[in-house]
Amino acid sequence: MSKELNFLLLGESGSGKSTTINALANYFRFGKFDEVNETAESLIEVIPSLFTLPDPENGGKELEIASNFISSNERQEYGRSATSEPTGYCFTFGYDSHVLRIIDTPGIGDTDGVEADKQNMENIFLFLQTIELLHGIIIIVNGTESRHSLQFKFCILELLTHLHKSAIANVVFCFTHSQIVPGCIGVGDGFKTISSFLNEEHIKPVGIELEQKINAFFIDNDVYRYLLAQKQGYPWNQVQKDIYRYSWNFSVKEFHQFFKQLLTLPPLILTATISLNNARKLVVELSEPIAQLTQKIEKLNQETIKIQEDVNNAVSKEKFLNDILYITVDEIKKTPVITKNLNGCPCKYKVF
Ligand SMILES: Nc1nc2c(ncn2[C@@H]2O[C@H](COP(=O)(O)OP(=O)(O)OP(=O)(O)O)[C@@H](O)[C@H]2O)c(=O)[nH]1
Ligand SMILES: [Mg+2]
Repeated sequence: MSKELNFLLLGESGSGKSTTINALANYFRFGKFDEVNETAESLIEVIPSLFTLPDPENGGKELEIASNFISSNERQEYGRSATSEPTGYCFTFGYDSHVLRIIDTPGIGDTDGVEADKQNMENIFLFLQTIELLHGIIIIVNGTESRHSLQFKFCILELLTHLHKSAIANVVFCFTHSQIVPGCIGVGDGFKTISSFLNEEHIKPVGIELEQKINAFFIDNDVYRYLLAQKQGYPWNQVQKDIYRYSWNFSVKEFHQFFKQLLTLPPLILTATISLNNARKLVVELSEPIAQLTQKIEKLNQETIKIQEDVNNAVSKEKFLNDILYITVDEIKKTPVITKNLNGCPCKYKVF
């Protein structure tokens, strides 16, 4: 029975996520390098590319290689992040025609700044809400990278700490640019950079150890660039062709190994992970109004204390006023006196 398998690509801007999807599309479609190399027109281009090569026929001047189609989701500008929204690309493979959906995402460390990073992470989680099962999270790293941005560390840490512990097994690191020396693909500085990051005090408890062929794989998308340039008539020589044949064979084997590895694991049930993330997001979003509310309550408390003091003052003032305004009035003495009026009748009282 055919299955739907979902894989999420994450990584720093420019690490090679979109190019990896282009390369994969061709690894699935063509059995052998020579098959696609001989008929370069049939090369599959899923996401538009743009890069520069030296032109050997023009004194090594720059020659721009660009796809002849555009996508509103891809910015084709040098020096700027390319992919803007998470997008799923589907391929069928195997006798049962399984559907493999690879989700390309905007890069961490977006050239538009930290706010763009936050928005991108939010969009990625929103996209994941449309998916039930996730079979693997593939973190794409430039294999020659000897440092990583703080944003990268922060985003990966966010992701890893929100995943259920059992989901860590579904995380693999895929190192691009891994043709470290011509004709040799494998471990480069990027591997050490990620290993030391995973060993940092705050991330070590997550429990990921980088291990080749288990959760660390090496590919070289340069072969896709070679084929695209070939399609546009770039004059490669035999030595270069042999190097890229090796690169194709190595990368195909490596992908085969890592899909095999990931498919032996139970997939992540996203509803649980996402609801956890939503709950956390809610807490973060509520923290500001809660802080404001606490401040208001504190202010009200202060005001109540002040009013209480005023009331107490008023009571003691009243007592004080009562005390000073109290006048003792002597009892009025009423003494009966007998007077006589003119006509001689006695009058009863005289008041003093
Ligand atoms: N030599 C070499 N170049 C690569 C490799 N992978 C990608 N590139 C080049 O690196 C540049 C960036 O690649 P993209 O695939 O656009 O990177 P991205 O991770 O999708 O970037 P954003 O969309 O900005 O996040 C392009 O010029 C690619 O041609 C690789 O394995 N080797
Ligand atoms: Mg991209």
